[in-house]
Amino acid sequence: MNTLKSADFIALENQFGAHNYHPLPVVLNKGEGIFVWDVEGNKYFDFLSAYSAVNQGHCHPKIIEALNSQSKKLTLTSRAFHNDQLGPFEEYITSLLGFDRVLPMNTGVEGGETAVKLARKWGYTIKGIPSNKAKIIFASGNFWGRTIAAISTSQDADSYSDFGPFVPGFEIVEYNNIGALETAFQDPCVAAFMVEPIQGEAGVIMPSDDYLQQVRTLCTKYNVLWIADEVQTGLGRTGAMLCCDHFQVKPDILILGKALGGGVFPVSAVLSSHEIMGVLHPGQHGSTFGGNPLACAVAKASLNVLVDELLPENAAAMGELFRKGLKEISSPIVKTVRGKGLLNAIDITPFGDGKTAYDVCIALKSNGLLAKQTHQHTIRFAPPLTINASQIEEALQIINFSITEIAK
Ligand code: IF1
Repeated sequence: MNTLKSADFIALENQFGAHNYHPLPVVLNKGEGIFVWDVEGNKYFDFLSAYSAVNQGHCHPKIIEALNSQSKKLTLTSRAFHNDQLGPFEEYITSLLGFDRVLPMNTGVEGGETAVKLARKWGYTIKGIPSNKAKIIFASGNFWGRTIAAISTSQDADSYSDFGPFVPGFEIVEYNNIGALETAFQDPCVAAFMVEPIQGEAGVIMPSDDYLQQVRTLCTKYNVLWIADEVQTGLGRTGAMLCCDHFQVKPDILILGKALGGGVFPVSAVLSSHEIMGVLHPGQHGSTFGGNPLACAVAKASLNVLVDELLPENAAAMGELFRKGLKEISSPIVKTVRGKGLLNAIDITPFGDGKTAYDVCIALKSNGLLAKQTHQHTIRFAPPLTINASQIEEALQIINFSITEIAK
């Protein structure tokens, strides 16, 4: 019987782990569906879903079954040899999402790095950009991971400070500013534009309704590849299989991660066309674990669950219900409510003696709901997409009660 308490586990992390996070003071040891439990047995609504990596709910039985079954057969071969899971997974995901080819990786940022390499190589070998002159444009407020390339495009000092020098050939254009984007595209050396359809880490920042259609039009007009980073917005999170689907647009390169692994295994993928994927030849890109049989079996089950349980559709309906309830919270500290599907956020006006969104998260935790602030004043609410209407109502009661109590 485990006798360690939350404080003991936290002390172990403080003593032996790097301090590269500041987690909420909760130690979890069980997850099931939309709920998690701490080591004292307290139950919580999970309203973070591991930053949208647990869209299918914690320990989904069909995904666990796929993990267990494959783990007893074959887990890792490297890509030096074929395996019997990769081809079927590649066929399934490309036909499901409407792309010609897929390149499997492991983490979201590896997906971003893969997309950047593809775009640069396409720029040199297809568009005819002079060697080593390719430029890739990123949107202000972007977040696509923690590698040196990813932080080279960051405007968040915590992400980039003291990690230079940075990768050249990257430029920033204001998010949701189509004029600025067209100006940047006048440079014939621009190979691609990478953008999240809705910016997650920036605080669930939504573009104008016509922004993504205009991005699509401009990228086509100027022969610039559009890379959509749907690592966080993809796979049902915003109430459609892909966030791009809301706007009836298709990127040239799509990056997926997080929930592709069903909350049980790191799986990411880059999807594109024959022409763009065709710039890569054997030996020019890869990964020890990319496309391993276990990842492919889990990813196929993860996608199946999204489709079979109509999770994008549920996210759309439950998101409407959730935002309606958030907007009914009459509190002087709730400034704005925004989101799409089950990717939502509220901005908290500083209150009391300098209390912020973090303090609201602590209050939410004490009332049985886990959420995390992004930056100082925004709380992101992102439960698993399996949540139902009565659970949404119960969560809204907790949020309303917590905000009302703490703001007194
Ligand atoms: C952390 C943030 C979220 C992402 C998008 C690529 C990646 C991410 C749109 C890279 C990853 C994670 C990283 C994690 C916390 C979380 C996060 F707060 F950092 F920014 F979700 F908003 N594109 N986001 O959101 O994927 O390599 O991590 O698999 O680093 O603290 P990854």
